[in-house]
Amino acid sequence: MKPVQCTLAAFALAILFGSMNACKPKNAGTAVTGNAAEKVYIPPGKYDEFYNFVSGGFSGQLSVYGLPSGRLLRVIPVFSLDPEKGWGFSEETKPMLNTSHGFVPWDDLHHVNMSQTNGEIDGRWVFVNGNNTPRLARVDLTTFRTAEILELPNSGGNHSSPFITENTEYVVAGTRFSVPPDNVNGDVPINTYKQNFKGNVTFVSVDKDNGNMEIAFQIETPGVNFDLSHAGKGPSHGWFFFSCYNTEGANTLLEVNASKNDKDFIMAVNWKKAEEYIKAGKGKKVPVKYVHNKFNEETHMATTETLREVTVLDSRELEGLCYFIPCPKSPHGCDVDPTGEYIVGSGKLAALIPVFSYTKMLKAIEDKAFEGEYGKIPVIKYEAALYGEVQKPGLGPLHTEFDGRGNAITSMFVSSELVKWNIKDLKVLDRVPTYYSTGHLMIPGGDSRKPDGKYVVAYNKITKDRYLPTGPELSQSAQLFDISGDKMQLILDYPTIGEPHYAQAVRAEKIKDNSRKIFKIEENRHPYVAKGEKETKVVREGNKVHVYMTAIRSHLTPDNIEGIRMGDEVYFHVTNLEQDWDVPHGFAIKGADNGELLIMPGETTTLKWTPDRTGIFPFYCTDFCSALHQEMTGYLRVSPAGSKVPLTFSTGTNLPAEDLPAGQ
Ligand code: K7E
Ligand code: CUA
Repeated sequence: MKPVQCTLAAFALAILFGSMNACKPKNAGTAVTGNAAEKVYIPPGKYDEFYNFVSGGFSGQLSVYGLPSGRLLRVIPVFSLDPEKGWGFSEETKPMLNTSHGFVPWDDLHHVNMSQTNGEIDGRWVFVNGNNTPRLARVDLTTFRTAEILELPNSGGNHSSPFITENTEYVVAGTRFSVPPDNVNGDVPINTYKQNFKGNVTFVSVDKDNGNMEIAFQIETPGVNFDLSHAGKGPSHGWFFFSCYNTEGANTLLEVNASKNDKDFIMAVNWKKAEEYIKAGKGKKVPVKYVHNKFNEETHMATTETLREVTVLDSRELEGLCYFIPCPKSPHGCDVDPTGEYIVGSGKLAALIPVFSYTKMLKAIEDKAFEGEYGKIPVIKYEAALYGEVQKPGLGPLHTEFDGRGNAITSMFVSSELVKWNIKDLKVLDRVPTYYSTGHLMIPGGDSRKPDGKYVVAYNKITKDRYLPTGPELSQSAQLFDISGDKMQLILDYPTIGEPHYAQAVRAEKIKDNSRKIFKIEENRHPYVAKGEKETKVVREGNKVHVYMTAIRSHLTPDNIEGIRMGDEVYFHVTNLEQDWDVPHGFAIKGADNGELLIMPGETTTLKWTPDRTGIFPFYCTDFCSALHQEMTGYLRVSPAGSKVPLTFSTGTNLPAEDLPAGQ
């Protein structure tokens, strides 16, 4: 078996010349053989076996695919504007994108972690991270909508996130960039990195019943870059493991200066100990400013709360809280096997994969088998925590998932392949080329206590020559492999929305029956709801005009509105009166400088519109909802400022000509 076309020499050259681009496996065109089509074919009308939640990277979105078909089911806007759903355009959703920096309608969404119960994915929520303006979001899997976004103080880039503990006690967020903490003067020379820049990991607690997030505590650490993380499970439940790089403390040309040390670290955090320290009052209350945005499914509205304090534990002062385990060389993925005993560090520049033993780590701590300290945190001797090394796994190991049968599969970015190896004897069992430059990979439940080891999906950064050209940029891609046998078999290849980093999948049964169909109109507590056409009205409050509008197949009420003047701000509060599954109505008006609304059955949603000229402005439903959808329209008249045209509204009636105000 020799699919790897890269040599170590080529790899070294690639690094020397500053490009970590992949080497290409050969025979890309003939990679699929035999009965692949049969294995992914889901007949029309039949459901997929798995929901697959895939990060959208710099699209700020989360996409939902069915597996094994690779069919795209939904795109969920999180840290993004989405005109398809009016997300970030409606007045109700705008607060979701607030931060302490103001309205920030974009972020870089890398990782997906689903809520767990007893170490198994439970299908309730998906958590995702925002990498740029540090945020965490929770997506509710009954509505498939973003329910909550929490900003993270004392952080600069929330990359090693949102990994969770086995009963969703905590979601973590480790800062990618160490920066001066928020409460000190950050106006310092950049080259004082080593003195002034601090690392931080945040533990966010999750309410068992409603999923609400809250910052429980933060741990301040030496100034390294946190990359990825995973919680311990089973016996190691109570610990969290974070990979870190830039232990060099470099602040410029990191590609060289943060790649000098032979080993960086995995930081082991004893979070049960952290809880004890918090209880004992060892946390410091630190003034900060961050926001918390929540969407309420009864008022159909998001609110933003500004918070001003966090509790910080100092890793350097509090004994037994954090330990460093040396890990070669600029580790990226930090993955814990289903038993909770083995911790796999994937060094981007390492030619082997170290596997650490939780038991040995505990023993090393007990025996004080330390090789020294880093920023006052004990560094455990490499050999003392090491279970063993996977030799010659491939080039550029990034991430590892587990099949639940005692094997691990690691993605190799540089040699473009997936490599399967046995956790016990650390022998490579199989390798299969990917097209090309795989970043993350995903086995359903593959980071939980109970993987569903039927498939693995490789998420590829580069698709050169795989798809029809689409200009300078090609879509990234996912590739599905059957891993039920000894050999991994490529069975499907499909493009993704944005750059896929991490993804997770869960059996469809865990989600599909809880999927929400409508919002009950009688439970709608939106302040501008109209629960029937009789409640529709147009109300002027100074220069603000509130239109209480309803939508039902196939008309909007009111559909004739006059008396709007230049200088007015008009708020269309549209309530969808339908109580039927899959009958949204849309709303758009000419010249609106934001987007449309898409209103779910029973929901009220608001579009703000400021007329920029006088005249007649048509508005209409944007979602083809019935045979007479095209008739679901109306007109709004805008008159000059100070006009005497009275405010009137109607549907289905005209004012008699003799009643028209003078001059009409
Ligand atoms: Cu999870 Cu893509 Cu942010 Cu690895 S990172 S590839
Ligand atoms: Cu309502 Cu189209």
